[in-house]
Amino acid sequence: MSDASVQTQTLDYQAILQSTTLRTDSFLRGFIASRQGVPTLLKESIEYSLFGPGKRVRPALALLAAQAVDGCIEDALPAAAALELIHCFSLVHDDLPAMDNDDLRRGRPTNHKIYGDAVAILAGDAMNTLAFELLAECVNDPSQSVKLLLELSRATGPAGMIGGQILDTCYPQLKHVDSQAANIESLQRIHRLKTGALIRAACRMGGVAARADAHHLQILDELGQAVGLVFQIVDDLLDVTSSDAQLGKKAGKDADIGKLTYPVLLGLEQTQAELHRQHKLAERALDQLGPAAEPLSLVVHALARRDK
Ligand code: GRG
Repeated sequence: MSDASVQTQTLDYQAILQSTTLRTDSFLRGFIASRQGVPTLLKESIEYSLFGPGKRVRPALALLAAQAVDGCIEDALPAAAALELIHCFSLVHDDLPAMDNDDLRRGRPTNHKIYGDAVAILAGDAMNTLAFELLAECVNDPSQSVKLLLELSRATGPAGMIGGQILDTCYPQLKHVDSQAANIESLQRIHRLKTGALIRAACRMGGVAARADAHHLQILDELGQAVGLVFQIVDDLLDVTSSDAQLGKKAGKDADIGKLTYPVLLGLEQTQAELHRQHKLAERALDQLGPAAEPLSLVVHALARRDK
């Protein structure tokens, strides 16, 4: 591929993400503004994290997945907004002293550093419940609403993201470099749940919102699973190769705390090979979708090459 075509692809990817971000943020701002009776401090803390400079990857995947199966982007906006609420809740709680104890997120002090632990816990709780309120209120067809609520609650809950977080937080034998139990299966199990469940749900929920048939939903499911691992492997690689400023959070932390990651377990070369393998699986799924999947495809390829 020539340099010129790489540059065109990069520009396209950025324009697509800019557009999906604008639409999601405008929907989210309208939804939050319409909530009555929220105490000011809680609202401020929610808005601080919800409207911080995140990449808005999960909303983009949901909106573009809907488009990829010939659906309408507008129909997937509630799903996109609800996914970002859950993602922001997870980041606020993950940064707390009882979990990862981080001071920096998205290039700014973490929520609890500004508002204190109690408010940060409650802001996370509130974003979690707001996501479900949004899907119940903003999806007009009740049967569609229930389908989306099920997808999101399963992906977030004890057999999804929260389940992955407890494996990551409370089972040190699964994830410490020196542990016998540390192996690729246990690492992938944690990541399929902790990071992967929500990314998989983003692809599936886009399909559900677009009323995709079972065959297309299965393709989006396979795509979501591969993209979830691509995303995590790149995250592990960036932790080794990037600076705090580039990531907007503490770099090199995984190694500092002896955490099991793809590079630690497999070495850099094999980690790149695993990234390539998962990227190929994503490509295979994308190839089964029609030309409407081109924007989704550009974003997926850019995620595999991201540098922050
Ligand atoms: C606290 C229940 C609970 C769950 C936390 C997602 C998560 C589970 C923890 C985040 C820890 C982490 C850094 C995981 C690596 C992958 C990941 C989810 C990175 C952050 O997502 P991005 O890069 O963030 O999409 P932005 O800021 O761009 O939205």
